[in-house]
Amino acid sequence: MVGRTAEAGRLTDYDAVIVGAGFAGLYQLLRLREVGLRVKVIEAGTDVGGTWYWNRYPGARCDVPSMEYSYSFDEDLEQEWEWSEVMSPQPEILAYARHVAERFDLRRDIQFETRVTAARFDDATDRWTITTDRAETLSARFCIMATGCLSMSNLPNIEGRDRFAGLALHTGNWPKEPVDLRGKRVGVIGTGSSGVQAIPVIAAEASHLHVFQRTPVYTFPANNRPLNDEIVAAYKANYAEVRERQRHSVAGFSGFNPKKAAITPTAVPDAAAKPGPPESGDTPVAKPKRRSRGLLDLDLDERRDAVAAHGPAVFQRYRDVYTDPAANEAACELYRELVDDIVEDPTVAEDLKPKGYPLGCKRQVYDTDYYETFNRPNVTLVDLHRDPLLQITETGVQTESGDVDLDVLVFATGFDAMTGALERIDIRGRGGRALRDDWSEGPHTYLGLAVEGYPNLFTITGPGSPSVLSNVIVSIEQHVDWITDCIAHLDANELTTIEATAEAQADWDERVAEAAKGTMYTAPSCASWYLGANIEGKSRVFMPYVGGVGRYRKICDDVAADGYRGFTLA
Ligand code: NA7
Repeated sequence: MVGRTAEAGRLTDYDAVIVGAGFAGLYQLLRLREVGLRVKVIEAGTDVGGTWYWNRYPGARCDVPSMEYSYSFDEDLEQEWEWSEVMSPQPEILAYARHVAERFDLRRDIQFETRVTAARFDDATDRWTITTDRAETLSARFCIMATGCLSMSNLPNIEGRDRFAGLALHTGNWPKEPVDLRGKRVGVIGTGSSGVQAIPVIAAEASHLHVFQRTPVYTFPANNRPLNDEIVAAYKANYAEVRERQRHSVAGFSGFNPKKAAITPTAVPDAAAKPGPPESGDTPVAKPKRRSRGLLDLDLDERRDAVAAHGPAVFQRYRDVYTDPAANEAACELYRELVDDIVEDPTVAEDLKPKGYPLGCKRQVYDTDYYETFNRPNVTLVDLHRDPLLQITETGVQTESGDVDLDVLVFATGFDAMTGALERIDIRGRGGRALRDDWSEGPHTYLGLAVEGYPNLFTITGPGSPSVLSNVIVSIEQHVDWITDCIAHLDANELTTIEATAEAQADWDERVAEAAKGTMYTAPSCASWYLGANIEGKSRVFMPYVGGVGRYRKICDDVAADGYRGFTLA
């Protein structure tokens, strides 16, 4: 039954162990406590917050509007919490996570500064043994991975990487103490979301910044600004409806237009629609209208007018841009014109223009003054295609054209996404089989929630679920609620284990692959972390489920309503 452990009394025995105290782990702890489980959370950091604990780099902020990137489970919390900006900076999101931990008294069940190294299922006892880097072992009936999708930093194997005698930092593992970059010569390797957010802020502080760019990025203006009282009031008055819309939307966004203080009819979620990229930065004030026209239906002047009036985010309004390669290339062409409009030096502008891969292949990046930064006299762009990086030296970075001396070298080189944090743990299922082996050619899951051969193991926002393609807090809450209901169901029916069947898992794998077909995510020229393409030796498999948050929720709910179809309950 819920709350009882096989060997109650031993302090290391729990009903559930949760790995990670980010947004997923915190909410899972709260829910499992509510249904009477004895729970322990193991967290590597010294505090809660997950992504928002580790990613403290200058300029780090959410690219989803905060009024929607927040928990929905508690009405008082959402009414009382105050966000200061449309898209909040990292310290504020971390403060929110800490507030949640205090408010719901969560810390007493979290063990900090401890990393889970292994988790092994015992066929004889139907329990998990979880080992930590403090040489402790914990026993639990359920092992819940709240390890995050972007939590395993990728430090590329560049020749001489560890030789640098200055300060070397990774954006995803930034020190807690402030790093003073004033007067320093700084180099940034990488121009994804993290690099694009950090570069303008570092440039304003450093004496000189060198940006080492391998692939130019498509980035849309974030249009971030302070939140005004009317917008906040409109959201708070309509939160119940906003949250319900988010849950049944394509990407976890409500389509709420606070200026009209009503739910806009144009943004009625359409779970059947093939989604484009996650909608982000331009919300909530100007939400793209339903995509009925194609970009190719417009003549060139009309296209230019649309971009001039609304910026590049306007591409999200056209139904063909994310599905038709010709329309996509037309959009990219207009995008490159915008770079010319902002960047003064024509060579630098040319180097910054993304080419050869489609818009919508990678996760959309949102920026504040990214291109403008390259007009500063203290910023140098190093195009690694023209001037390849040879090695990192004791004093800086050596490219074909010469040495760049640096005091600080920042790796904005991303993450081993979606599977990295899970595979870092030695997870062993039935008969000692290893998850690392089972996933050697890409992850296999049922619904992104469970893995065949690994009973009572749950993966919150795991590969095969919408996770990174959505406003992730919406997806976290959905998974946590589903897992909690599932555990309560097992206990109510005096069942010990739940395990995905091999058939259900194979079908789901196929469905995940099928959903991504024909999108820019899987275009032949696309190499993204969604595909594992950023990690040397990682299998190229498109990992998240593209079918949309609303549709996915319905599938999960139907599975549960159907007696947990596709699972074996014992
Ligand atoms: P990303 O989006 O994976 O970006 C990493 C960047 O680092 C990207 O520009 C890479 O170039 C570059 N990179 C990686 N390895 C190298 C080497 N060896 N040499 C030069 N450049 C390299 O990570 P982010 O942290 O920016 O963002 C990840 C997610 O976090 C983001 O999508 C949001 O969801 C939040 P490449 O494109 O591989 O040529």
